[in-house]
Amino acid sequence: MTQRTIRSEPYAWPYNGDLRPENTALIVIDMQTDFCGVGGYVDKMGYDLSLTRAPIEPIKKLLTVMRAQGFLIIHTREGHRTDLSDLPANKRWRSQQIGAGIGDPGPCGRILVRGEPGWDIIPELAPLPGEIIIDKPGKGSFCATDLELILRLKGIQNIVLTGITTDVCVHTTMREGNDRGFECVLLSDCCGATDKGNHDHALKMIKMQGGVFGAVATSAALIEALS
Ligand code: C5J
Repeated sequence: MTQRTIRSEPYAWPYNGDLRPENTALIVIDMQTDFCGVGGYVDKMGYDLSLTRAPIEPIKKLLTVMRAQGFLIIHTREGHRTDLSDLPANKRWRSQQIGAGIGDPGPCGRILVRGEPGWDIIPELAPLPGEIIIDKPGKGSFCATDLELILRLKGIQNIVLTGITTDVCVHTTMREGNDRGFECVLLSDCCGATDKGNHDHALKMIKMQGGVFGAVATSAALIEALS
């Protein structure tokens, strides 16, 4: 086997040097209007959209490279059924406290509800036909979804994590994936949070304990390794 790793912290990822399109998936998490578009959930909460929009261009570039090399590409969308039967009452209540009630009408349709304009993946990062889309009701991409089954059936061992937000859905997914034995790397420039400090601290958490959830790299480091 040709050994291939990328420049990353706190170790060169993946740990065993086995980085191939056949065993590695790119997951693009929740690049939806609700999280990075005008009038969406994050905008309604009053957060700075430039932070959650920052990863759009880096992800676009990475998608071009990884699609061309035949890597498995997976997109996720956070959202709830139209009857809100999968929306916990406390999640709804908390969102109402900050003026962006999940399920309530907003400028982009009902907030975080499947099928509404705000729930769509932004056009810049639209999935190509045949790419896998995981619809999830929670923050983690493994919870109440068939993501793990798909990854196992496809022989995936390594997961490259991108998307928004770094400290919530991306971090939760990384933790879930790590606990299931997947070798995870988060690309710092391909993620964004609603708060810069939270983004930075989320990266720091990963790097503790020799890489407690995996590793952190940049898209440039991954692209360089794939070239
Ligand atoms: C949040 C997400 N922040 N995609 N969702 O509620 O991180």
